[in-house]
Amino acid sequence: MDADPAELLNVAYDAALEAGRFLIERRPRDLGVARTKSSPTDVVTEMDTGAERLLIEYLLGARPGDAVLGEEGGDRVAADGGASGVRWVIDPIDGTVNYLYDLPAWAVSVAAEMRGTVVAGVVHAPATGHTYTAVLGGGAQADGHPLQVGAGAPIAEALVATGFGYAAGRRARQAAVIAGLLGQVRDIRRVGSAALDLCTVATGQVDAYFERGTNYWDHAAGGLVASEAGAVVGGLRGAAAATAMVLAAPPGLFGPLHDLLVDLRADED
Ligand code: LIP
Repeated sequence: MDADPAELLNVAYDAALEAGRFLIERRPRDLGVARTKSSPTDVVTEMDTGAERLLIEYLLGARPGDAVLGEEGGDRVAADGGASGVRWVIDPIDGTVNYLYDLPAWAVSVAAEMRGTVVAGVVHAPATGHTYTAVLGGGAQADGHPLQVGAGAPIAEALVATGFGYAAGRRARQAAVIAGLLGQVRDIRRVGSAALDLCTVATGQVDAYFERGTNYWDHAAGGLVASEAGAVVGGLRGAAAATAMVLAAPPGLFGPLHDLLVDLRADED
């Protein structure tokens, strides 16, 4: 029998908060870069790997038959190969550079997939004390309060969140897209965490978010929060949200921003 998404949410919530306590209480004052990944600026700290280990131990301790996909390579297929049909998709620190610089915009992101579909998600921001949750078909909440996006601002009045890749060449291309966008919207915000960007679409603190180059674990939970709050979440030209593009906006703004991003070839390097 399939797991109850509400039960998965409870497990994800408890795991994320435990990881959050670890990341706040155990952060070394002299935190440095432990290693880099795709580029010299794509950093991993000892806390990323420590928090991922904690999350995996918690999640598989609670549900031994599940599988896990983790950003820091801590992938663990459960002892029986994930026979439960549940896979946890985790980013122990989304916004790692912000965490490294002791800036507050970072989050623990935990999503539960059931047979390939995200059915529950938690984005926990320990530095600000906010936690965003969602269950597929069950709505989205911020700190337990229901979230519902509006119709959407006119594009010329839209505050648009975005992010940039770790490769210098991609960042240069993304700057060219911003150059074409900035004069047609209210302004942009670059916070540094896709998970939090998606949650601020859900809360209405930004009008839209788009980014090329994120990983599945960056947007799996936050994308559910945004969509359960009534935002449209997808890619360009009918694609699903993916590394090529994640775009999230209320229904009235998604189309105009989508079309502008297509015109700017925002999903091309
Ligand atoms: C981050 C994303 C963010 C992006 C950053 C980085 P990480 O993920 O959440 O949207 O702009 O460049 O990729 O690497 O901190 O988990």
